[in-house]
Amino acid sequence: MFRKVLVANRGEIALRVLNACRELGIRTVAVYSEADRNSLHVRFADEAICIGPPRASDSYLNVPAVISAAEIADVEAIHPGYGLLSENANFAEVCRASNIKFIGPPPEVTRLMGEKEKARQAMKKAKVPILPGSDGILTTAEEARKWADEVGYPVILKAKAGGGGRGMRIVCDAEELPNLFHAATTEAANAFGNGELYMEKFIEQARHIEFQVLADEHGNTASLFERECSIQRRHQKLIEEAPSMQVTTKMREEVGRMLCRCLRDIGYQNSGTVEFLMNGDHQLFFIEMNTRIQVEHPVTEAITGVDIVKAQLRIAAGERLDAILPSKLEIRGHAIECRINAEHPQKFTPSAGQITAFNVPGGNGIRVDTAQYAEGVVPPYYDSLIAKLIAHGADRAEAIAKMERALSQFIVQGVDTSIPLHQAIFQDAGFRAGEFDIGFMERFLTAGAEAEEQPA
Ligand code: MV4
Repeated sequence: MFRKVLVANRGEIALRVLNACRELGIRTVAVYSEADRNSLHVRFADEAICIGPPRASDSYLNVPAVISAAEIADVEAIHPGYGLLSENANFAEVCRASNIKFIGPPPEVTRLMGEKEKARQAMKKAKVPILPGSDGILTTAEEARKWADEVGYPVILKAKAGGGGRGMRIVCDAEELPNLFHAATTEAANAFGNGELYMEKFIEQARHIEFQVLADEHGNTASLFERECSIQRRHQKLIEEAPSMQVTTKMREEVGRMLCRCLRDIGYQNSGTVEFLMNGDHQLFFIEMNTRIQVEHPVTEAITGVDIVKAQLRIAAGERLDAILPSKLEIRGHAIECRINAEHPQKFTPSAGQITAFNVPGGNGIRVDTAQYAEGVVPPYYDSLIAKLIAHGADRAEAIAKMERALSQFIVQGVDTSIPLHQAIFQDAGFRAGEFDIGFMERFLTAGAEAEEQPA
């Protein structure tokens, strides 16, 4: 096992990784920006190094600053957490060149999955179902039109360098294709420095279901089942749960087997998430693969009992999956996560500032991952996630009851949070019945706004 690891992240995930290192007897090095001097990830690490000014581009995303800190502290490995440098293949290459183990897949695999169209073709080759769409990049609107005629409207244009929803356009007929093609190209070029697009059949009323996978460095692979992530707003997930009510035992086993074979084909290593869309006929289609630890990993930890971050560290240190995982993986109960954001309750704009009161709920079946504390500060420079509240029960109804109880005991003063929004969602009959798709939040918020305008 590693002697010393640097955590190249901040907030709750930095603390999550530091905790896993501590429990494995690994010495830890935190890096921080000038805005995070008083953060818990700095306080709880064995060593901490300031790597620059508040803005992420000047600190957490500054590759030479992070690598210099790693060299000064003499670490053997870097854990990137999620976001920031976690899916940056160039960073993983610099780590390799500097003789520092990047805790994640090899840079070649990260690069492949970052090019969404290449990932799609690689999955097709590995016999993972993909949606009908273009083979390769669309060079002109005319070419897009030919594919759309073949695939059938509606179609969706997606950025090759994309992910997270930017540079995407839904196209309903041939007439609007040229304009939307150019709009998507421009948006992708501005957002990613690459305007290349590909096309897929657009799935209406889809569910977002993702599989958590692990692969060691000896060709062994495992599926840790799925998460349901359809409750999202503007491509930011709000609530995730495991298992999905829509996935049968048979499907789960089939997809798991298929993905294990696929990961070996690709040469995957470490933790990953394979994202699918489920259509109305309960068929799953690959859309993207994320090559990092995900925000929502705790729901999978709750139902499997596997510590995924420890597994990442042990895999990167060369251990074999059979030494890390139980001999038979099984699903125990149901888990739900609410992402608690510091944000304006209607406008959803970030709400930064001084926290004046903070009470974290606990008790049987409740887990809170946070780096916040009473008298902490939410800086304006980073994403608005301040805590993750995870409820684990014997079944979905018990998980919901525990979540509602815990939400009512989660006190945050000084900044606005999404706690009231979560409480409202948990009152919704459709949500409680498990009847929702990726359009749920938009309909929910529109209905809520209309009820405000016209009180009964
Ligand atoms: C889709 C889709 C429907 N059909 N692909 C959104 C983020 C990115 N990871 C993939 N996304 C989607 N891909 C096909 N072929 C629906 C989404 C999608 C979405 C699209 C438009 C507006 C809101 C959305 C919310 C979640 C997912």
